[in-house]
Amino acid sequence: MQFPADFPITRKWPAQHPDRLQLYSLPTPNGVKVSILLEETGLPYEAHLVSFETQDQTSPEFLTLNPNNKIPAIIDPDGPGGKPLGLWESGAILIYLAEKTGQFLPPDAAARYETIQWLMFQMGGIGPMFGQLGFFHHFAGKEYEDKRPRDRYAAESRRMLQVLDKHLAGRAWIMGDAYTIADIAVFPWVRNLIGFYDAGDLVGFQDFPQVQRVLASFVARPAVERGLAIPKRG
Ligand SMILES: N[C@@H](CCC(=O)N[C@@H](CS)C(=O)NCC(=O)O)C(=O)O
Repeated sequence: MQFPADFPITRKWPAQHPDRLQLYSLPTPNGVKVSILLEETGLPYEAHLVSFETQDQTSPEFLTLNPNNKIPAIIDPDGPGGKPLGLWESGAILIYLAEKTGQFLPPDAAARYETIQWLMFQMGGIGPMFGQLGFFHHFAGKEYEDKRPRDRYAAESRRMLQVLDKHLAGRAWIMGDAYTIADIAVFPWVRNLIGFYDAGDLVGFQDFPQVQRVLASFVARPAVERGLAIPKRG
């Protein structure tokens, strides 16, 4: 495989800097995980906006990179063995970039697996549950008369916040002193839950002082502030 010749997505989103890592995204909670990590690592990259308003994620060009029609996705022209690598699913991208740069994933084997455990807690739990709560509380589902689906996802979101709050007691970050890809995965979703989704009261966010403290530390990081706005919306 050669970049960009063998990647049809570049016909819709041409690479101005084909030597740099290419990011195809939108600043949503899943999208910003990758832009924040890229900003934290200092790796040179080029960001392309995938607009949902024009359904870019279902365009034939986008589907050649991610058949699952979701952001984020990347192409690293300098992937393993010096060959280009296309990748989607934010958790996989975070692990890949952390390993590539040797940052934000502890080298010690046990700590590495524990970081991945919390990353999977976000991927399989926090993301899907907060996302469903967003649908039933903020998006079209809020018009539904039957509030049982909303309440189910609110209860599950609250339960996961309790797990996180208990774990964070006495720790600066999810992995203690080390800021890792687990934080980069979890906290954009917490921020979104109480910000954009406005579900703070519904989940009783005031009951989670540790989560509040770490969220404040997270959003205060300059790389996080930058990453939250990348790619710039059109
Ligand atoms: N598990 C995926 C989820 C990605 C995802 O749900 N992306 C949303 C934005 S946050 C998306 O692209 N939605 C567009 C669509 O479903 O058409 C990941 O973590 O990368």
